[in-house]
Amino acid sequence: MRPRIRGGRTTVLAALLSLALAAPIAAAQAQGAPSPGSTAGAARHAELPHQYEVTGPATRAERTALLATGVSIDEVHTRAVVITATRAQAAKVHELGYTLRKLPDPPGFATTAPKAPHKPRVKDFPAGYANYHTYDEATKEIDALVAKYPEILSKQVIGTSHEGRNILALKLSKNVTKDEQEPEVLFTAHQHAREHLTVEMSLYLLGEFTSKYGSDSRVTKMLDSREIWIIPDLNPDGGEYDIASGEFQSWRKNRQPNAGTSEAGTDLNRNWDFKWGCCNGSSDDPGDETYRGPSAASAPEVQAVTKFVHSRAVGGTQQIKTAIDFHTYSELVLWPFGFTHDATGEGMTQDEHDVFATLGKNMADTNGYTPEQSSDLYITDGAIDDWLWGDQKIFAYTFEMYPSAAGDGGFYPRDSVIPKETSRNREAVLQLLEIADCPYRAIGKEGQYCKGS
Ligand code: 0X9
Ligand code: CA
Ligand code: ZN
Repeated sequence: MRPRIRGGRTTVLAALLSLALAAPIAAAQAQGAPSPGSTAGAARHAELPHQYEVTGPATRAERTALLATGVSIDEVHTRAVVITATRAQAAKVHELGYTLRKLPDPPGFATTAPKAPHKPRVKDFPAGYANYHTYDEATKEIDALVAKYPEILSKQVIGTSHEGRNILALKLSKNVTKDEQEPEVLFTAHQHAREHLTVEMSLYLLGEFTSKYGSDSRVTKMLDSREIWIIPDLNPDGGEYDIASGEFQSWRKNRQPNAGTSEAGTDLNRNWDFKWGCCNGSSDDPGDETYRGPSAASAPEVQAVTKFVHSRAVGGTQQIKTAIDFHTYSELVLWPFGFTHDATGEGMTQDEHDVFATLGKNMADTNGYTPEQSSDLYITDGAIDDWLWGDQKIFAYTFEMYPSAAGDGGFYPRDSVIPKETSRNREAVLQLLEIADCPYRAIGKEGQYCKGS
């Protein structure tokens, strides 16, 4: 299934673009942009990536092949995609025979990379984004909640980012200080720096589960019978870097340096230790948006969460049963595997696939997102949901939140959408919590798979 495609719009665009839009890319190069493959350090380093609509790619194979230019794919349409690319990467995409149109930058978007990245700077969101939480603001809000609700909310530091920021895991449950025999559910967010709305999603869940405990019967029942883990910010360094100049940088990766190059960062969602780098679903070039890192789980942020998830296996049984990793954008509910187009096969039985698809569609019915296997978009290897399922047998989803398209703000929607677009996932989250004791109930096979539960 394709995400709701505005076929008409794409078709009209295709016609317009082929007439008018091949030129700007060539012109940009003539004006001194690095040529494809050039690593002319300073120029490329100082350059920020931008979004482009690319007309032409129409199959998942064409989209996966497009990723070899080093770009990220941010939206998928019937015969077009939206990418984030440097000018050099855009030129490579153009060389593949596709037509590009540069999209307008969001209001708070920077025109150049920060000149002195280590100087103290604004460290806050631009105007129109003030209700987004910086790392410090989120930490303060979390600490205040822990102080107010010590019976049901606890905080632990599960590791530190490359730059030394704490990676937090919040536990929500009745008798929160005890490790009870209860199904556990994991919510993670903000692997990708520019996807700030996902931190707000975590904060929304923390606020909702604490403030509604004892008054909302479904929330109360879930805290009484589950252990809910929220890792609100997997990539604090990248998130802070993205906003530190007071203007958005369109940054995706973490901020770990890479040997032998000035290009920083690993794409955390290509760094997980399951089929890492297996299948052309990530890049080995540190300058690329989807750089997978030098080895599996090389990023300290991925190591912290890996260790934490492993620690939830008690007596050899993983306690975490279901999970959602929040991203933006495109309004999708995605399930594994991403490394292969096969729906079933090694590591995925028909029943397991049916659970994923049924639950995924049920959740998508509640929030209006489009449900599909993640590889229907393009191949990804080393993504967290593949690892959570492939390595830990956790029914793990990726949600791509609001908006559905770049025109509604892309990675940078205004803060006025936060309440609506976070609460939009309340019902899906509750459903995933409620079924965590036996996900196979979704396909009517509770008796077969969950005896004694
Ligand atoms: O490419 C990604 O990591 C995700 N898209 S994003 O725009 N947030 O970067 C999609 C991942 C899809 N693949 C899996 N979930 N495995
Ligand atoms: Ca408990
Ligand atoms: Zn993402």
